[in-house]
Amino acid sequence: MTQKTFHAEPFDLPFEIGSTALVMIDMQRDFVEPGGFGEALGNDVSFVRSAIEPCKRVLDAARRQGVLVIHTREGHRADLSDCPPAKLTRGGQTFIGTHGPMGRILVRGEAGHDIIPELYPQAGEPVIDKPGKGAFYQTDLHLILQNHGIKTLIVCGVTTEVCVNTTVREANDRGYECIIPQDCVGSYFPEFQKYALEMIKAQGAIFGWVSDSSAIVAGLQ
Ligand code: C5J
Repeated sequence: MTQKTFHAEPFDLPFEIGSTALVMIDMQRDFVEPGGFGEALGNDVSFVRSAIEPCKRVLDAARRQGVLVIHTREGHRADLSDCPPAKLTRGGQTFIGTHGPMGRILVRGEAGHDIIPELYPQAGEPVIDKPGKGAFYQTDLHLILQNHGIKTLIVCGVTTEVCVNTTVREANDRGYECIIPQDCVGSYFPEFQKYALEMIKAQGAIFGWVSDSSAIVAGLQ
């Protein structure tokens, strides 16, 4: 396999196409579209919607090069038996499982739980349904990555400081090298976006590398 390089901070990251996967985290209607769970919580979804176009460019480049593409969705069984009480009711307020404009919030099979059309999975791309913030928790993501011989993860999606960060931190503990294109991840809070990315690349890439969509597309050529 030919070694390639992603331009990144704090330093460039060598990788091989065949051992690299793109992990698209929770680009679901509930988080990204107006009228979803994210907006119901009072958030401005324009901050996360800015990641859609850069994500699409990286997704197209990964597909062109035959990179393994994996999508995740945060959500629960219809009976909510996989949703811990501490997640279900926070501060006396319950959102998950209640009826929103796009169906029951964060419930599998509901319209709001689905991935946005712009980044919709193609046939053959694994979709990981996760009950938690991290994509490894109670899922077969690690098994799938190991079976494909994956070492490097390009991690995109929402939200930067929650599900992206939780996934990247655990991926790092599991031995993967993660690179995050900064324009392909989104937060409802600009200051969280900034510091979540700084935390990843601090101390000589303590959790991973930070780059952008142009550098990822160029690196994949
Ligand atoms: C959140 C996520 N923020 N996908 N989920 O609750 O980051």
